[in-house]
Amino acid sequence: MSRRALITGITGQDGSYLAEHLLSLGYQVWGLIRGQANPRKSRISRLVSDVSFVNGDLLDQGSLVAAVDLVQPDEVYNLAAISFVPMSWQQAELTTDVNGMGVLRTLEAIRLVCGLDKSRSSTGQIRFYQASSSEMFGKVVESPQHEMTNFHPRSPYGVAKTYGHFITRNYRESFNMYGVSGILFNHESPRRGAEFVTRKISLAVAQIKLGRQDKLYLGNLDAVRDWGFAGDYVRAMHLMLQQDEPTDYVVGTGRTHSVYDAVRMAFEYVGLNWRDHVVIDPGLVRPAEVETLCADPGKVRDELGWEPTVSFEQLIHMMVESDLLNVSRERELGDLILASSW
Ligand code: NDP
Ligand code: GDR
Repeated sequence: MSRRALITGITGQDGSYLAEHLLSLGYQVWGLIRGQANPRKSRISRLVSDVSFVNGDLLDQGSLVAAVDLVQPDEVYNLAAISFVPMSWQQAELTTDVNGMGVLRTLEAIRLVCGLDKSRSSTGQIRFYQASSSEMFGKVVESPQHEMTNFHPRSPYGVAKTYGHFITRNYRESFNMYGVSGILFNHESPRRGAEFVTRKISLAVAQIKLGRQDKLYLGNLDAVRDWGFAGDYVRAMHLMLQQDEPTDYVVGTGRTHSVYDAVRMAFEYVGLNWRDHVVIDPGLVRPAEVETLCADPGKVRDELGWEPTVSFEQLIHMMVESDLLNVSRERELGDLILASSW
């Protein structure tokens, strides 16, 4: 019998890569989707014949219980979230509800379904992955950051993710649940939402190169991140649920670049000078910035054998290439340009 996985957030960047990865491993994949006309189903259009869908929302406990009961998964990957950090200041309560309480509701759904099903001897039989974030480190006290580094989140997003992280650990300790958190550093791809800085840059560079736009407005160019390729990071998520003992892992490359580096590489790739096009907009600087993040991926490398396969430069080039194609074919552009005005 093939294993069954339920993915929340399947319409997102990571959800689509994870679904493809699990399908390639022979899993039966189910995706939780919300709403009746999901605008982002296009991202997973290539998967619709292979993935089953179930309706549900992280804000609705009953829908999560029903989804877990219907799917009877071996593994649940909770990727659903309001994931754009600036949005979390504008909609702090909603972000807290989805990204914090939503984790609790998903854990409760697993606990309830396991409790109801007498054939399951313990809650440990449904394995749970929580999408924790390097944003929990926030204002960092040590660098690089590892599994024992203290958290100091700097946004409502980071605070809510920190709750999700600790409640997952608490359910592991309280109910003997197999629940783990992957503390993932920034990971990008051609499927990245257009609000996020790498995609905002790759899309603008493509637009500028093809004569559809002239300026790119950005905030803090000095921000430093540990950026990797999303396709690599979903492999780590799956590996974390295959271990004998549940434990949390930091996932990143251990290498850092600034937003400025990303800008320079992207413009150089198409033979343009970024200085002719980039404008600093103070309105895009965050109320409390996370200046620099860098992962110590020692544990995930040593225990899971995980390594990133795509360098930062390859990642930026891959994204620019993809957006050159998108722009030249005018694919998805309405939504993307709207999102990239953030
Ligand atoms: P995306 O923003 O691309 O995807 C978010 C997903 O969450 C979408 O499928 C969205 O569905 C879904 N969602 C939002 N609100 C709800 C809700 N109330 N109920 C059910 N589903 C909902 O995020 P990524 O794929 O980039 O990230 C995946 C997860 O990993 C997120 O939790 C993010 O916070 C976390 N993370 C991401 C990192 C990164 O660098 N990408 C790094 C560290 C953590 P819909 O299409 O309906 O809007
Ligand atoms: P981040 O990603 O907030 O780290 O969260 P984002 O790409 O939005 O920002 C990275 C850094 O770039 C700076 N920046 C800008 N960012 C955006 N979006 N737009 C701009 O114009 C701009 N100019 C400069 C930001 O200030 C920031 O320092 C991502 C998300 O995927 C989260 O869900 C995830 O948890 C973390 O990564 C790890």
